[in-house]
Amino acid sequence: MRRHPSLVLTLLVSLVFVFVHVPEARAGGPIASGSTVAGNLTGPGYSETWTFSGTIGDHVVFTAMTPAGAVNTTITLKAPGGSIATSTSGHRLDFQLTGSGTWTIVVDDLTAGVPTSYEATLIDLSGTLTSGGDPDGGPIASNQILAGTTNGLSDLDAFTFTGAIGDRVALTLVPTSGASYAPIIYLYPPGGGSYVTATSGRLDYQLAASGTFVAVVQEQSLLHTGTYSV
Ligand SMILES: [Ca+2]
Repeated sequence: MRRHPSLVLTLLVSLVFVFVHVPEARAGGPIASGSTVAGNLTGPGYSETWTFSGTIGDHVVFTAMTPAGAVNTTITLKAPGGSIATSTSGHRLDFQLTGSGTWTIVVDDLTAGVPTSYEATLIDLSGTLTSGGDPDGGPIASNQILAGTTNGLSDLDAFTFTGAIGDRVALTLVPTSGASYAPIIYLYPPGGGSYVTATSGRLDYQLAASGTFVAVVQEQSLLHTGTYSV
């Protein structure tokens, strides 16, 4: 029996769909906003470099996590031209860009000697918030309930809404599956200043500005995966 051409096409589409859901393994290189990459720290340098194009004033969040948090990493952000803008020995870097051009992120093994894989996610809060590998995020309307997934180590999902100064918003975040899974919201104002957050699963906040707000959902430790409603 001959296969129907549309069945073949469906199978091909399914294969592509499955493929893009695996974080792309690369030894550094470009990282797109809204996407997660899989990296490897190996000798002799135990260091990988990622690049992205950013505009002055953009607020970026970058996370990197090794399996089970076995190895402590440092994350260093370099401005176009190469000067160090900020760095952290934690797993989450949060920065408002001070220039336009190609920015560089270096992920290092702090102990410089333990080979490890890791996953890393970049979000430019005024840029692309989702990717083919992780469609969670985008606009959320008042009173709307959306389901999302913390797909892997380091995952960041960003939801946007427009508000006016003085509006009172309540954002709730409920884990719906996942062992030891504890999601948290970081709410960023228009223009990307300092965030507000709540660990209780409910963020009650009176808007101090008008415009587009971005609510970033992540797992508190970046170690656990699960599903949530927001
Ligand atoms: Ca996700």
